[in-house]
Amino acid sequence: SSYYERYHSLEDIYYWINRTTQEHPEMVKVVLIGSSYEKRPLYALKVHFKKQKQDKKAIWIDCGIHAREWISPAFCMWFVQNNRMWRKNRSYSTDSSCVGVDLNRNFDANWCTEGASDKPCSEIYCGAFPESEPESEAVANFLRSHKDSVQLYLTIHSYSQMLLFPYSCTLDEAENHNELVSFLVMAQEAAQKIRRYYRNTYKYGAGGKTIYLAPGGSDDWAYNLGIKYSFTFELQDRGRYGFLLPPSHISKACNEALIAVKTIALRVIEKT
Ligand code: 0X9
Ligand code: ZN
Repeated sequence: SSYYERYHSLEDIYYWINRTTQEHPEMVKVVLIGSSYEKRPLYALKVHFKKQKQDKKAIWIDCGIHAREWISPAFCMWFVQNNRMWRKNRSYSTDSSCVGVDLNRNFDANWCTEGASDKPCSEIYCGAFPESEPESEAVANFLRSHKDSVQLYLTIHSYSQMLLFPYSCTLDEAENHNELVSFLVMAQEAAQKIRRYYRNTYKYGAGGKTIYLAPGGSDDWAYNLGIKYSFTFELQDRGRYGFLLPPSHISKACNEALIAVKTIALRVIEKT
C-alpha cells in the first residue's frame, strides 16, 4: 500500500509536513498556530492550488479533533497530496489562474493549430508563444547547437504502446517519401522484435494519422530542424493501469523499449 494508504504516527506526520512544504514551497506553507495541552506544535498547512496575489477565499479543514478517528488525519494528508495525474509544466501565466503549459505543444512546429489549445486551463495549452517555457527552450537550444551530430531524436512518453514518427502537427506525410518509407520499415522491425521477444504489441505510424493531430511537439520540431530520424515512443501499457504503471512492470516496459531503441539506432547507423 502507498504512503497515503496507511496510518501514521504523529512523529511521521510532522516529518511529512516538513517534507511536503520543502518539496513544494510555492504551493504549501506551514503556519504554527499554537500548541497542544502537552506542548506539541499545532501546524496549519496553507495550500494554494492556484496562483493568488493576496489572500483570497479559503476553506478551513481540520482533521483529528477526536483522537481515535484515525481516518480523519489520513484524509487531510490525502487531500494535500499532489495530483499524480498532472501533465503540464508548472508555469504561471499572467492572465489566468490556471497553471502549466503542455511542453509537447510548445515547440515551433505548426504551433498552436488544431490539436492544441490557446486556453491556459486546457491540458494541451500551447503557451504564449513557441518555446515560451524554459524547459522546451532548453531542449530546443541544445538540439539547435548539436544538430549536426544528433542523428536520431527519441522522446519517450506513455502510455499506449506506439512508435510514432512525423508528422503529428499535420496530416500531411513527411515530404521526403524515401524517409517516410524508412521510418515505417524501422518502426515495423522494432515492433516485430518487441512482439517476438516480449510478446507485446506496439502500433506504429505517423503521429497525426495513428493517434491524433498534435502540433507543437518536440519530435516534429526536431525533424524540421534537420534531425533526419525522429520518433515518439509511447511505452506501456495499453490502458489497464495507464499512467499508474506499477513498479513491477518497469523492467519489462524498459527492456522492450530498449530493444526498439537498439533496432532503430542500428538502422540509422547503417544509413549515415
Ligand atoms: O499528445 C502527446 O503529446 C503525446 N501523447 S501523450 O499521451 N504521451 O501525451 C503524443 C505525441 C506525438 N507527437 C507529437 N504530437 N508531436
Ligand atoms: Zn506524453
